[in-house]
Amino acid sequence: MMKTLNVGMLGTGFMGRTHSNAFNQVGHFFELPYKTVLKCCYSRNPENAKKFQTIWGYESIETDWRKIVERDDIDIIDVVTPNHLHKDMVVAAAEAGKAVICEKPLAMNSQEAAEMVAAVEKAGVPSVVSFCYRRNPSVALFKQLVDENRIGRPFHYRATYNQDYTISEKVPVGGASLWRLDGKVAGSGVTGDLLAHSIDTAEWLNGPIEKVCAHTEIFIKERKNVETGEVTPITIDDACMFLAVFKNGSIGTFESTRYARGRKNFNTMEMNGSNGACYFNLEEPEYLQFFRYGDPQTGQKVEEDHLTGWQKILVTNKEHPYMDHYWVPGTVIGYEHYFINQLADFLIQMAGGTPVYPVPTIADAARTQKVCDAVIQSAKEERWVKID
Ligand code: SOE
Repeated sequence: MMKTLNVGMLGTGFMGRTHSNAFNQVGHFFELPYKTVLKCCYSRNPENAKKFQTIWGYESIETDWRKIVERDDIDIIDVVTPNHLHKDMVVAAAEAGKAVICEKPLAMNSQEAAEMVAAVEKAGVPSVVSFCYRRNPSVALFKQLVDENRIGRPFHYRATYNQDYTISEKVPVGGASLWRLDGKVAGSGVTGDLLAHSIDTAEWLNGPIEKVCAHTEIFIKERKNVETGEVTPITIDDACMFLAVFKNGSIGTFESTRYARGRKNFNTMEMNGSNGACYFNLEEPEYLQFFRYGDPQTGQKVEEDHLTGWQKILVTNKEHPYMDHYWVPGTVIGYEHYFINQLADFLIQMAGGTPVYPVPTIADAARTQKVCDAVIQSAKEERWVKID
């Protein structure tokens, strides 16, 4: 009989919804080594917890997260709370021997991340940090093309992650979703919230970043706090741009802001190399753009001059990563499926099977955290910062 894994969900916000949906859906699309059961959800507010329980089908609720972690009938702890709670929750979960899922950014800073890595490694428990965009089929195809040497020697990497929801001075700080603007809760601004995604994907596609040189900006210096009603200073970075040098010799630019009028979730990445180039834009998630130039084996030019041009690949064929689990060619999947794909890979990996791509562990995310910390330090000290 298939083993059952009981899930304790710590948090009931946006990410609580994406993760709960993934648990409910994953068994419908993937053949899995485990059956997962939504056993218990936590919110410090009992009304929230009850509402969440009813919507997503949890068996029970808790208003003290430590009680879930201590329960013998829980196998996986899924941490989807604001960032300042991640460290204590992950460390406690690992010490209790639970498998751990944690939302990004892993921690408030690298010191916390190191404690989390130590706890998970000491306990020997499996872990995954939710860098969900790796599980978008077009991004996974991007990775496949890099691995097939279709980009060749990389020269340039270019990433943007732009949104526009904090332009108004009237947007407050704090509360269920705007805790992202509160330095004490979020740790950093767009660097941890958005660029952590871009850095994770960049290092996955193009290898380690060696050094960074950054500039950050706070456009609106104070905002009203939703919970206290007080006008409070804003300490997180509203916008951040940085230059990067990769270990493989290529160079990169990264830009992120919540003030790019018109941009909602403009997470893009482009790589230009000797054999070709690849471009992805999350606002058109079912497409990958590819410019084919050199043969992956010989580097010789493959197309006649009058035929060269960008291909816009509709990534819905069953030969494309993850797509054989869904519908028929031409029918697209959405944001929620990245979380389903990620969970499938995690469960398969936990059972010793072969995932489509291995998941980023807490140790991998601690590395991303180091790059984020280096970016913030570089902006503060106005200089290049090397990453170990
Ligand atoms: C912020 O608006 C946010 O929800 C991030 O926290 C997520 O990580 C990002 O993927 C979408 O935008």
